[in-house]
Amino acid sequence: MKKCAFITGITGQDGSYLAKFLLKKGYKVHGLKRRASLINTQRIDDIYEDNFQSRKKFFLHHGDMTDASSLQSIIEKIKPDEIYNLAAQSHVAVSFEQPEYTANTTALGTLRLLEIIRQTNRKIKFYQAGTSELYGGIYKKKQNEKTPFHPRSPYAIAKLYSHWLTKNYRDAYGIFACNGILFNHESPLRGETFVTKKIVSALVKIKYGMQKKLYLGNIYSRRDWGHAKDYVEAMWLMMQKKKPEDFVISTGKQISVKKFVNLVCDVLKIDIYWNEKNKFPYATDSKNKVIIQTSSKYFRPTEVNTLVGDSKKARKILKWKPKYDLRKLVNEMIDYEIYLHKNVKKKF
Ligand code: NAP
Ligand code: F7E
Repeated sequence: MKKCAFITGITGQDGSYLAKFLLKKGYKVHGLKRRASLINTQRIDDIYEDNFQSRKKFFLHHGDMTDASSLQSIIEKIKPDEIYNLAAQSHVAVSFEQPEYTANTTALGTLRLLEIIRQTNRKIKFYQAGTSELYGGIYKKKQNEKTPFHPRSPYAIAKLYSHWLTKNYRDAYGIFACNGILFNHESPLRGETFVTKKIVSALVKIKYGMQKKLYLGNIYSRRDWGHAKDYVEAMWLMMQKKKPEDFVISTGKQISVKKFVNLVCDVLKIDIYWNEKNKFPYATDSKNKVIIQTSSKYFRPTEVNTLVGDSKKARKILKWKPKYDLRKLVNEMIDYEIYLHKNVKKKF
């Protein structure tokens, strides 16, 4: 019989990649969608458009992570074999502005799902979208499953609650519940206010005269950036193991935001010159025009300066490894941005 999966956060970056991945594996896929005043299904609309068949295998349900009754009625109705909990207020900077909402969605939302599993059917497998932000202020060279946590934002603290809750429901009730501790992963479908998408989108527009300047925050923070497509495969692999465990998923390489900008400029053939003597560094183009300006607006009250993951355990036990390197990811993100602005495409 076909397996049935329920994905919360299906309208987000990872949810859309995971939905496509599971449909290809023959799953029936159900997703949670919250009501919005504008359409919020752009990332998954192609599932309907491309594949008539998927209409019988792909279903969306209105609900919200802050509303236990909606979650309960969906789960009771669809009877999933696997739940992937990807829904969250996932923006670190926003979590400082909306700490209570972040806790309600990102922490208590997990509790609501696990309680429904505990009370209705303990055989449902559960995946929790954990994060490298849990490590926060830890400056160990590379972070793995044994590295202690030191969260530095309301977002990371909400995710810490979910991480430990997932472990607790596994130990206390024998539920197949696992945490993926995923380092940053990006794609053409990344949300527009995350730094990689913001940089790629702005620099493509700057190159073709559609935007004048890109404003950034801390250009010295370093991240371990992979591709979302590789990372959703790891989620599924964790759920296919005999016993539930937690895994770090990462590329093992890091670069700074500044170097990421340089890489995008290199691919787009934009010459930039950094001036870092000011309190707020900036960069000019070959005509001495300021095209990148750092601003206090994008600094966080507490920053996570460096993250880089050690994913040896996943590579050994799940036989997982990333297929994308950073340049391939950047190329794909740039191509997509150019495709979005068709007039620009002609100029390439
Ligand atoms: P994303 O693009 O921001 O997607 C978040 C999803 O959660 C969206 O579908 C959003 O719906 C939904 N959502 C938010 N609040 C909700 C609520 N109250 N009720 C129902 N749905 C709600 O995030 P992502 O990058 O795909 O990440 C997926 C998960 O992995 C998140 O939990 C994130 O925290 C975690 N994570 C991400 C990364 C990364 O680098 N991408 C790394 C580690 C962990 P709308 O579309 O309506 O906004
Ligand atoms: O920031 C710096 C910023 O917002 C990366 C989420 O998916 O990954 C993501 O969280 C770095 C930070 O991602 C800007 O200060 C500079 O140091 O793209 P980001 P994030 O905070 O690492 C983790 C693993 C998650 O779990 C989260 O859900 O870039 N930065 N200038 C900037 N960041 C943003 N957003 N905007 C700027 O202008």
